[in-house]
Amino acid sequence: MAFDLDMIKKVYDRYSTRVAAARKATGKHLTLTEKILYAHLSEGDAQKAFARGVDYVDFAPDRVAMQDATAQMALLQFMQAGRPQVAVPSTVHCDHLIQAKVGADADLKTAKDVNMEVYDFLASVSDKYGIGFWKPGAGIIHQVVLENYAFPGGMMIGTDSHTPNAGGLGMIAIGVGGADACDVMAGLPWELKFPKLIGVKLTGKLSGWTSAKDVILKVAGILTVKGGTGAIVEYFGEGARSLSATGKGTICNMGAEIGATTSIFGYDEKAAAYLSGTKRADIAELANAIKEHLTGDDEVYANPEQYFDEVIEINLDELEPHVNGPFTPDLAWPISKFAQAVKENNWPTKLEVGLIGSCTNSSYEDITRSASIAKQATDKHLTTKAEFTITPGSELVRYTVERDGYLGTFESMGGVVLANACGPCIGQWARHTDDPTRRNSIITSFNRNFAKRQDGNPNTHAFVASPEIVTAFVIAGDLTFNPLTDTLTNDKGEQVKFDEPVGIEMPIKGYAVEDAGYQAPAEDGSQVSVLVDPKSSRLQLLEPFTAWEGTDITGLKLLIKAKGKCTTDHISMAGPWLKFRGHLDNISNNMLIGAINYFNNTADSVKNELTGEYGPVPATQRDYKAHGIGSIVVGDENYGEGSSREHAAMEPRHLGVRAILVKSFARIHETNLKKQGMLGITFADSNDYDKIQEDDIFDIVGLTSFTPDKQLTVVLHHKDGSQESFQVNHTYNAQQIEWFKAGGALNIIRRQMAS
Ligand code: MIC
Ligand code: SF4
Repeated sequence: MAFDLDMIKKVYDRYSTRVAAARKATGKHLTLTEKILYAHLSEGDAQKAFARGVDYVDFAPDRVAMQDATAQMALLQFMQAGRPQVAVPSTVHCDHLIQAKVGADADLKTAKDVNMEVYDFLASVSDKYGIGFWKPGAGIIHQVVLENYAFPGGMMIGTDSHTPNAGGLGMIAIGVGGADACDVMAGLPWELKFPKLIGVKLTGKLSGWTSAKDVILKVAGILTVKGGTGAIVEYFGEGARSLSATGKGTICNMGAEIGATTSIFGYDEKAAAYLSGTKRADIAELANAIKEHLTGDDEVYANPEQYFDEVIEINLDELEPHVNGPFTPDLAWPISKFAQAVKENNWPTKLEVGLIGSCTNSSYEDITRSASIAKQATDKHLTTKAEFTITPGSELVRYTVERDGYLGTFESMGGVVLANACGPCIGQWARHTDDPTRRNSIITSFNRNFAKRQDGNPNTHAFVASPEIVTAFVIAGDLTFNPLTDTLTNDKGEQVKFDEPVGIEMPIKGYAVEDAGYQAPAEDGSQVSVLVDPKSSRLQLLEPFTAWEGTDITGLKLLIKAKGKCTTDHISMAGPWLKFRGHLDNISNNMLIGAINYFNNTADSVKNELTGEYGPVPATQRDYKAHGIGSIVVGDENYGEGSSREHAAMEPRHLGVRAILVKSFARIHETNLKKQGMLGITFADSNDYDKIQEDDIFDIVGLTSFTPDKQLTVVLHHKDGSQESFQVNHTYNAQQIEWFKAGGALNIIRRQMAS
């Protein structure tokens, strides 16, 4: 950790000169976000002022974090970059590949067996290149990062969309694809469009049933899954200062669900207390010395409308607990309206399973608040009606809450403690159900609830709420129950009501752990060898993609016109497919199998234009590839929402899809496409989506003069011989156009490193 302290000192040393330069360049008072961004600009860009939402800017992040499911591809790419060591401190976290079945110990043991090849690969690559390795069972990336690596005023990128969790400690932490991580680890600058700024002013103070989770559930309802696109959300105000650091982490974590680039809170006493509580008082001391730079200027917070592109105000005194869902995280219901919504929409009222924990909500405070509800089941003689699982976010939290008796409280009312891992949150859940065709409801304290996400079952209606609300619902077993106002009949036939939850922000006896699960890399990794078995079904070394042929792209077949929501889960499903995250060819067999075909309203059934038959998307595309025919994918709004997994961009690239044409993209996915040398374009007029017919042949015209800000043209050749054309937009800058031409960014890095 001493290494970190030196690094943090260097970062803080830059602050005063950079903030002064930024004031001069912008001529204005500064938000916190601007201060941190300016402090992390690459040298070349350090003196400039930037147009928000317009200019691409180069940054130099302080850290990289990767989780096992995305690290495989990130590191396979890094291995091709030809560097002996990573250029910035980096870590790998083994959390996504552990399946939840019976409980923590047995599940972890099985995971170590089943995933041995992948864990060995990740451990040896980490050892070789100087990357810290967090073993399976150590915890979920974002919780481990918050406890160990996040620091106020820092900047981090992570190969996971919930990387923004570290914003709870005042760090700009941004989710990216593996290729971006590869660049930063190779010592290259990291590029981002200078974000727009959304300010969220929190007044009042939380009380009773309402928790930090409800702030973000409310914000998701206001901004929707697209509303944060291209923006950083900065929280401020007395309400912000009253939230625990981990509560702030929850809010920033789930900010991924509104498409925000990241979210952030300023450094304050709660952050200092959390740093001290997690044995990092030395960082708090350094932060105290520059604390005026680790928050926005007073003038900014006094007149936010003048400094932010959009301002939202939420009064925590009035905020109700919320339940969001089903099927999308932005369908927000205050608890007082939820029962009615369940009835009116005919959602299954019986709750089958409640799940708490995850990277979003498994702090000591979350666990103690939930346990205070769980304990009432025993005290008030209530029999728990639904199944209940608890996923601790890290071994540090797990060990501490076990020591303090809280896991026992859950177990005595029927809860099952799962491994410190993603588990059900990412479909790694062997859910035992008697009838998967039954429409059913579950509720979680996670962040995502897209169809099929947790258990692969389209009939599951998944709702999201705070862990304490989930715990109350589990006991009641009924989604029309309002824990704040309603009574339940207990085993003695009495009517009983829940008392409000009470929690403890940080353990009174301090956090404790026996083995946190960390493995430091070799000092000199040059002798460490990384082996990939050529016959492996789980790992495959990457072959460079081919460069652009230098002409317009013509004669493309339509692979699929996707209808409605097409998230990364639809494009490259997780759950059972996670095991192929290190093997591009094998994982490509899940490409777009969840997307709904506009022409027949069916998933994974598209017309093969060579045979006229309908078949699965991957097989159809493989047939086009075998015949040397390119294809195009057409999609709707916010295409690629959700995960950072670059497989959603690499699979189409690998199988020969040439372009993705949609109404709009989610940020990470759009960048992933560019990085892999794909063409990601948007309809200039979204009504042109309606012109696309099933048997169309597409030309993309204008590529020989492909330049920033200049539209391209799509020509449709309809089956009846007629032709139509329309303009499409793109957001490629000069550098990204080079990636396209080279057939992917990695081809350029490889060239640079070799020269
Ligand atoms: C998720 O929450 O969707 C994941 C699984 O953590 C992903 C990463 C992945 O797909 O591996 C994410 O959020 O980026
Ligand atoms: Fe894991 Fe779920 Fe968090 Fe993603 S959101 S990192 S799958 S716990």
